[in-house]
Amino acid sequence: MDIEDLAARIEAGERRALARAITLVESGRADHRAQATALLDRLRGGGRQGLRIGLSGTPGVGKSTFIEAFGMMLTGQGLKVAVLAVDPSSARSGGSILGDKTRMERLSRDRRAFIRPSPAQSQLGGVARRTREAIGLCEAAGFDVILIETVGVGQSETMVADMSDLFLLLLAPAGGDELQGVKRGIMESADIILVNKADGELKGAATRTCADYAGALRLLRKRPQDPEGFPKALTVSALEEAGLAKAWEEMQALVGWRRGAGQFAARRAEQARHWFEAEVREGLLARLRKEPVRGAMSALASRVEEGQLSPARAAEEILDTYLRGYAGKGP
Ligand SMILES: Nc1nc2c(ncn2[C@@H]2O[C@H](COP(=O)(O)OP(=O)(O)O)[C@@H](O)[C@H]2O)c(=O)[nH]1
Ligand SMILES: [Mg+2]
Repeated sequence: MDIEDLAARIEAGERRALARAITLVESGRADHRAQATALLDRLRGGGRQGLRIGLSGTPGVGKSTFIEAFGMMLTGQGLKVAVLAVDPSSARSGGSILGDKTRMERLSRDRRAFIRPSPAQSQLGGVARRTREAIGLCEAAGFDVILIETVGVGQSETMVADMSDLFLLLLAPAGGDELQGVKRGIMESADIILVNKADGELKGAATRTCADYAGALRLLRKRPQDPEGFPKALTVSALEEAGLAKAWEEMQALVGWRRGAGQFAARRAEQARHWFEAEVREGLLARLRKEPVRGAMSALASRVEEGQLSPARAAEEILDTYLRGYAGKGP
């Protein structure tokens, strides 16, 4: 594969080249990984930056409908919009939320849009890297807004929040006064809560739910990355395309403030550091699972079982032998 040619075509905004590059970063093959790394290195210097918007919400809340309507609004303003999906459950269902492309029919045909469904991958670590790298590729291809969609399953929300500039939580109108069991951690990482389906007979319930969440948000600890009034809750109707312009206005206001206050760059820097450390941990674990460490560990484990060696001493032996220089006691 000609990495230079692929890079040039990505920078020219060719969607097929972008799709091909994402396939490359998704691959588990060692030679593909090497090529992906070379490609990402080559594209790093480009300096193009998009706005990364994470979007989470349980199935049925209206994410796909929202992305279609919101995405069409943005492309209508001349912006290029990429949609990436993170769905840890897709490994089980054997593939992608590509089915959702039917709900994003107009957007998927829009020349200014690029939609990439979730790959079938089981490990969250793998999904995290793939998604981060795909974001980088979309930015290199000149996309202005990158929407990263996830279902509210397990750690995936936190993961997406940790790679977004803005994190949106989409909720449905609640029946009574219960706050739909939203995990506290997710509430705390939300920048804007959107109560969807504020239309027809659900409108009143949506308004009440929105007020409940606005109240709950006010009770959270103030964050340095927020100006007065944020995080906030708004109502929208993805179906009727109502409230979307207002929501976009609020997002831009928040991002503008964060840029001015240095919080935007600080957040990205902190995320980069976080992902670096995560990669080191993942890399170490991967090495422990591979030969020769794996065999050495299993041999030592037998001696530990037989009581010939203490667990701590055996661990030290592995670390000293295989991580010499890093453990601080190498030759
Ligand atoms: N009334 C109403 N229904 C909506 C709205 N947005 C989505 N829906 C409906 O909710 C269902 C789930 O929507 P979908 O976008 O697939 O949700 P997702 O699973 O979060 O992607 C569909 O039947 C949509 O038509 C909305 O704003 N108002
Ligand atoms: Mg969907």
